[in-house]
Amino acid sequence: MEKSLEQKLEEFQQKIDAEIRIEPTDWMPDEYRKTLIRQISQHAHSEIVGMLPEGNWITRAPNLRRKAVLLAKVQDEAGHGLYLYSAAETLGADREETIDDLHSGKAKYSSIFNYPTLTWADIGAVGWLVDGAAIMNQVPLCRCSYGPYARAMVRVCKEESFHQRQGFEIMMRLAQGTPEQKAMAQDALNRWWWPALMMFGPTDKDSKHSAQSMNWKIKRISNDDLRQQFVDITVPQAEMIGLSVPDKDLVWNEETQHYSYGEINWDEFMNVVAGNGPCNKERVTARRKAKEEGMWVREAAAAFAEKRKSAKKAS
Ligand code: FAQ
Repeated sequence: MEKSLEQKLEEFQQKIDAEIRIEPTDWMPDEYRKTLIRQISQHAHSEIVGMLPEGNWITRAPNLRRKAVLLAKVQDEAGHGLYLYSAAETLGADREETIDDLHSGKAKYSSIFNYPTLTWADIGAVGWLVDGAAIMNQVPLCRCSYGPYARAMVRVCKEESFHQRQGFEIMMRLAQGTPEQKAMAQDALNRWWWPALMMFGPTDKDSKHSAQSMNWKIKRISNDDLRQQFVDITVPQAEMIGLSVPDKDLVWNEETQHYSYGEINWDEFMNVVAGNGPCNKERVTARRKAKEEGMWVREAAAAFAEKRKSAKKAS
């Protein structure tokens, strides 16, 4: 006898509660599928758009070693994007449509990539703070209830951890360098600190998807708790290299054993997410242009595949 929807929903939640992974061919509620497609595709777009601010410095890296490392890092981000588009496909998402949504400005990607990388120190700050925040958010996703996403996150986190270290090392070297180099590092920290805190999303009170996503064990730790963990880990790192976090309200709280930090400018966050940040238009235009300019490769590959298929049929 066909199970009722209520029965299916109950069994699904029991699996989740028992920490049994959901796989692509398993039954799942439509909303669970939709939530995952939304989060995974936004995540994929973030990895791909995230290549742009860093790619901007590949030709200007200060030496060959820095250039090779940055090149490898940017290629890793492309790999992460491709894993994630594949993970979204296992849920029935159409890759071309997903990418078209990015190019039309319909799809979201992380707010952080709408800020410009003005100096070499920004590459250090992006690695240290942006990859640092990304790891903080993605390590719990390795325990996400959806199998393909959780497994993709394991490798992604290993690579992000190398990225974070290379960023911190750039900042450390600059902070130990000439007064001008140290000032450049401080300026990058000043500009990237608050946008990095925004990466974790709205406060728990304002996060519309959190309660359901936590219940389905897609998200394991709330936006505010992850943000707090990030502050607690990163502030001592800044102190260690002699840089100061640009927050006059930042103070260690003995009672909670956490740092208390100042108010985030949520108007700025909403404005950037709405498409009006400093680089939103530039980012989407660059991705669109990449697709248009690479179209001949796709067309040639498709024509070649077609030709081989006909040749095989004929033989
Ligand atoms: N930017 O209800 P919530 C990286 C949206 S990867 C833009 O809290 P949720 C690697 C959110 O989508 C960085 N939009 O949503 C790298 C939702 O909008 P919707 C990306 C944001 O999903 C490093 C609405 O606000 N990481 O950095 C942002 O439960 C260096 C309400 O928010 C991931 O994507 C934001 N910051 O929690 C690459 C990780 N925050 O869809 C290159 C996976 C929120 O209703 C270089 N994603 N929104 O229209 C997640 O963990 C979650 O999706 C959150 C948001 C935590 C981002």
